[in-house]
Amino acid sequence: MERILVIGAAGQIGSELVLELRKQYGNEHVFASDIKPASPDIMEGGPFQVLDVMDDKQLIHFIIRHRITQIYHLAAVLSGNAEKLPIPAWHINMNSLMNVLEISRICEDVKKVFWPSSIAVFGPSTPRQNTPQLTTMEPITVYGISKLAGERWCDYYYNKYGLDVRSIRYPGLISYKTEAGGGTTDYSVEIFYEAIRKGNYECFLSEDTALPMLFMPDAIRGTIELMEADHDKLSLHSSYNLGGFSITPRELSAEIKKHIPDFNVTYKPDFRQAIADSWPQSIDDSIARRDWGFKMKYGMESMTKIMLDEIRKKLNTK
Ligand code: VAH
Repeated sequence: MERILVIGAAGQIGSELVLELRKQYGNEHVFASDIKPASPDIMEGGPFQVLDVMDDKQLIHFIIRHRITQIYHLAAVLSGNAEKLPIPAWHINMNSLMNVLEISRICEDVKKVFWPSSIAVFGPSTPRQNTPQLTTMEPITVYGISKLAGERWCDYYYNKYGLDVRSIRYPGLISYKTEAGGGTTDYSVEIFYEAIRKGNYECFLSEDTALPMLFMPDAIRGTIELMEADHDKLSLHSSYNLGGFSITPRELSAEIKKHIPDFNVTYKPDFRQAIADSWPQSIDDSIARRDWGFKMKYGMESMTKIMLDEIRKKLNTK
């Protein structure tokens, strides 16, 4: 019987992953946690616990008491916010991971750990088109440095202690359940809310900034598929490239305009432009497809239609 702990259940990934895991494993077997309350459907749909992943004593007590068998550690400070508070962001991103890895090593019931990396581990010296799984990695952001260091620690705990850690280098994730949270790819979420709320959007990246993106349903399905994959088929315990589709703000706004003809976008690049310019424009995820059969189902067109429909429902607008 699996007993799964999701740390960061109020975040962009966690708020959707908890619901999908509960569908598959049963509400009572998926413990949602965060440092603040999560959405009502998560709080009311199964066990929720306010937990500070930086407090290792509180964390190990919870994991032992509930005999947790899998941990998804999703809590992190994203790229944009991390640049505003570099040292606190480094401490949160790294110490939280070290707490989870060390506790998982000690607690024998914990069989698997998932931790999200990011395409932010790549930097300006990395080939930007179809970025390979193994290549030059010189990230220039606190977030990217913490994710690269985290990948190395995951691989260390696998090789030294046999801890079954699994990880994905997510591209930008597009979702409607939660609004943007301090990332560089967040324009791809904000633009939908603003198109519906105001009919116009000021984009903080330039119009031709190509970035790899993935619709959240594909990311959630791929994550669970990785955690359920046959261990012997996995060649990596650092982190898997995952690509999705590569789009620019210009292309995304043109797609939205097909549904909202009067929608208007202006471009006013801010500090996040330099972050985006250091990241890949497209990703080679052939190893993920080979090792655990990842298959993307949603492209820009189908994602756009669903995003607009769901956000209109959420905001009760036409
Ligand atoms: C960010 N959404 O923008 C995250 C992501 C690839 C970017 O890791 O910081």
